[in-house]
Amino acid sequence: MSALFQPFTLKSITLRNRIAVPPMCQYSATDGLVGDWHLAHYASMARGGAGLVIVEATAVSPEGRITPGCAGIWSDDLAQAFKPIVQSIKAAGSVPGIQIGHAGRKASANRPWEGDDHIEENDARGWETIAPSAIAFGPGLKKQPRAMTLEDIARVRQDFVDAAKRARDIGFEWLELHFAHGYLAQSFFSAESNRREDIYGGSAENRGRFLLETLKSVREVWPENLPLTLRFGVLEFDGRDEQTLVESIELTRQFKSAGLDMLSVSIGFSTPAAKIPWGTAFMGPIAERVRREAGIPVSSAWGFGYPAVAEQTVRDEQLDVVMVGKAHLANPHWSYAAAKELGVERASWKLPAPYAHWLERY
Ligand code: FNR
Ligand code: 531
Repeated sequence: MSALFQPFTLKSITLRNRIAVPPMCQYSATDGLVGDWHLAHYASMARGGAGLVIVEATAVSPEGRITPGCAGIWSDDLAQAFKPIVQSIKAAGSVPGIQIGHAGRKASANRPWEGDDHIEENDARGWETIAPSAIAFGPGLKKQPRAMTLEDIARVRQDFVDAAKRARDIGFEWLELHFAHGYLAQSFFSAESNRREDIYGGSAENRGRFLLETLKSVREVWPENLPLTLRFGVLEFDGRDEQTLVESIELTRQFKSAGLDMLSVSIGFSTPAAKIPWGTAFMGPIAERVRREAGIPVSSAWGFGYPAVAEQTVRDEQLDVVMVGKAHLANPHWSYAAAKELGVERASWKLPAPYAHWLERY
């Protein structure tokens, strides 16, 4: 029996298999508004058989976007635009998730294929960026952010809560807070980017405060029976990984006590000096350690997009859910193809009838 094609139940939600499409920015929204591109994009991967489809990083405020093309959910109108996407994912038998976030000092940037760097200061498309401290990321993202006041911190936390309520009200069944990849929340936790001298800076507990407070506030409005998850950079590959992992696992235990249902184990991307050991499934052992030491279900990504690798990763109980990103851009039906490759003939799902009728016969 395939481990990858076993269902997975978290709270009242059951995924038909262990395959998730992780959030992947499409940079195709206008003033935060998603449209036809997003509908076709997400529906295709849900039809392809993924158990969970998580909609890309969606900004909790206009200045929380990474680029002008990023999706937003800072208003009811923007939220309504996701409804067809939610419906199409559900109609295909997959579970609709959404990631909400704030880009912090990495905001106000060009789309990757338009430079991937900060928008020039005199360019009207850009905007002021905010962060725990007035420290720029570095090469490629040199714009210096404004250090956040306590009022800014309270406002952004409320923006996360309001975004979670909108996501709930339009039918998303899985919420992931974006606390990774050098964006605002991650930048509070990293001592590289957070030099504050108030209760939000200094000790690991203080640097984790914004993340824990935001999680607790979102937990109060996100339905108890629906998975509340977050993506977190548990290490930086900056030469101090053991220290960072110990702090990250401790914070993850506190997340769990605060009601977190699952952790998506990722990378901090807080410093341009990181030496990422790119390769197949390289995050597997790190995710397994977090799963074991924090006692929480985990997913992870980064090079798992090969059926045999994904199968082994779940069989070895390194991950509960495997995130397959770029491979889904290459083939939205990746899950169906994986079932075929793994010989999972009696998969607990089929492609929708208009496809399956012919594919299963001829
Ligand atoms: C990403 N990634 C990403 N991660 C995240 O947490 N939120 C996001 O919105 C995005 N956006 C995004 C866009 C694009 C085009 C890519 C390629 C990646 C990271 C992604 O979710 C995943 O972690 C990585 O792609 C690694 O997984 P794969 O691609 O090796 O399976
Ligand atoms: C990080 C990434 C780095 C290297 C290869 C693939 C992905 N992602 C982070 C994304 C934006 C695009 C780059 C987000 O978390 C929004």
